[in-house]
Amino acid sequence: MCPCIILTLTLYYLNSAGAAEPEDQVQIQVLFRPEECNRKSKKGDLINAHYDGFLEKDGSQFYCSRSDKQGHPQWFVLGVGQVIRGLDVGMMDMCAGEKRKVTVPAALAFGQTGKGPVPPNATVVFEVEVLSVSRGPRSMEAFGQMDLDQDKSLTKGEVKEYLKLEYEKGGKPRDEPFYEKILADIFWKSDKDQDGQISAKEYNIYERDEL
Ligand SMILES: [Ca+2]
Ligand SMILES: [Ca+2]
Repeated sequence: MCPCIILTLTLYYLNSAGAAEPEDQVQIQVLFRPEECNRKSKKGDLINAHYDGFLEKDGSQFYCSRSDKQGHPQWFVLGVGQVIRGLDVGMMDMCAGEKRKVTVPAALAFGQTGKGPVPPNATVVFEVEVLSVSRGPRSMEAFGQMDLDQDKSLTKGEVKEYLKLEYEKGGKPRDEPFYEKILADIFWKSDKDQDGQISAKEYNIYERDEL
């Protein structure tokens, strides 16, 4: 057994033996919560948010989503590793309009090496503001809508119909080559056994138990 496997097993053992999970070390302070809340964020949801990052030790700012990337709020899918683990954890159950301060230990942020302006082993603080919470691209709700013949499997035709409707709803109908390109991409990524269909199992990459 190579040393890295032993290390992994040891860490796993320590965790399962009741050592504090790093996830428990994410501190959440709610700064503002709107009275009306139709949907609380959950794993797999598509989130639109601003988040500004600060170093805990001196309060210096290392990231500002309001000025980076032309100040557009960021889109990401929650709970699947598109943002640092600490934000995946700390941004659960948020309403649109809610603001939080989320303090994240290094292990769930930029780790022992740090990144860019974030030094090694740094605890970081994010001020987050969620602008919208919506059904993610991989929700089982969407799967059900796409699966026109309800056989728990998606053909290219079914996915294409859905994409067309979505783009038309958004007021941006696209041409055929556009859809062909997206479809090729989706099937290349999702159709693991290459049988030309995306099964519920292949689709449900976030392993949510809604089926
Ligand atoms: Ca089908
Ligand atoms: Ca397949």
